[in-house]
Amino acid sequence: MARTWTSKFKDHHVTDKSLYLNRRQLMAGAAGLGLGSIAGPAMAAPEGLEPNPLEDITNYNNYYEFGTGKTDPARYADALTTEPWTVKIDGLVDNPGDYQMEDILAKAQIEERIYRLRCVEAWSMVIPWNGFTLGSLLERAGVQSGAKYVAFETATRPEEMPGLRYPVLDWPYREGLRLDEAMHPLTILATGIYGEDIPNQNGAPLRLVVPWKYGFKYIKSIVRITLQEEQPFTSWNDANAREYGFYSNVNPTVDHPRWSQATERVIGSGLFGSRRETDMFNGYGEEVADLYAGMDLKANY
Ligand SMILES: Nc1nc2c(c(=O)[nH]1)N[C@H]1C(S)=C(S)[C@@H](COP(=O)(O)O)O[C@H]1N2
Ligand SMILES: [Mo]
Repeated sequence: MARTWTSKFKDHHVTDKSLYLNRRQLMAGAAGLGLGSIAGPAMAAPEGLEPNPLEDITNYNNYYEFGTGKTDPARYADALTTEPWTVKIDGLVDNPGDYQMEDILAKAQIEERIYRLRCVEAWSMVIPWNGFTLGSLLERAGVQSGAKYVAFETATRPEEMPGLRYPVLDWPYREGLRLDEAMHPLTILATGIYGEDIPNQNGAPLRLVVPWKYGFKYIKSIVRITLQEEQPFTSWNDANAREYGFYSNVNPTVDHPRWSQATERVIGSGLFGSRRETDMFNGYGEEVADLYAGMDLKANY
């Protein structure tokens, strides 16, 4: 089965380690539908993206609920209980309620998306995600006409998350998108990496991926999604509004107050790393620039 899927999409930058979906992803995403219903991977990804090894992706993380060090999540996130998992969808939706993770997966069309992740700290890596469009879940929930934004919340489990003891951020970690950003086909909820269940340090069992925005928008281990009329509270904007805006679109021409955003350190490229020039909208401008037509991107950072 896996081979059928692989050969079918051979031309779409599918890498060796992602030749198959693991059992849970497969049962959940493809059971009863046939593998042909798994949509094509790497949609709209810039050509030639070479994914980082799983080792980089799972040992250099930001997940402050487990500590602020880059290796803290790998060390401590195993303690997070991800089964069972419930996502509350509420606010301006026709079908509010507690959505069970198995049910979300059972109805999801799992795809592979190989995207570059650009952190606001000026480093990047390339990650082969498995996931489904956020838009498809929001359609299930039935977005009402008054909704203009989507708010997200991470789990808060003091007994499992040692980092919650420190008031680095106003927990729970919260993020948000404009509704059109949320419905954009590049925006996904990731449930896997390299065809396996997403590791806890990367935001199991469900985390947001918005490839044209800085990594802090990619909220992990989501327990609540709220459709609302007002722009949502977002944790990093609350912690330091001058440094972290609501939009957070990757933009090499708008520097962080404390460092340049013109270039980025490529993770995993040797002891001292190599740098690359940062692309406007992280390379996804062709797909997303029109979302911001006429907007001052320096004022709306
Ligand atoms: N809940 C939560 N989500 C989070 C963070 C966090 O600290 N807590 N860090 C963000 C930041 S700053 C980045 S760069 C990405 C990193 O994702 P990765 O560890 O999977 O590479 O996750 C984002 N999502
Ligand atoms: Mo980040």
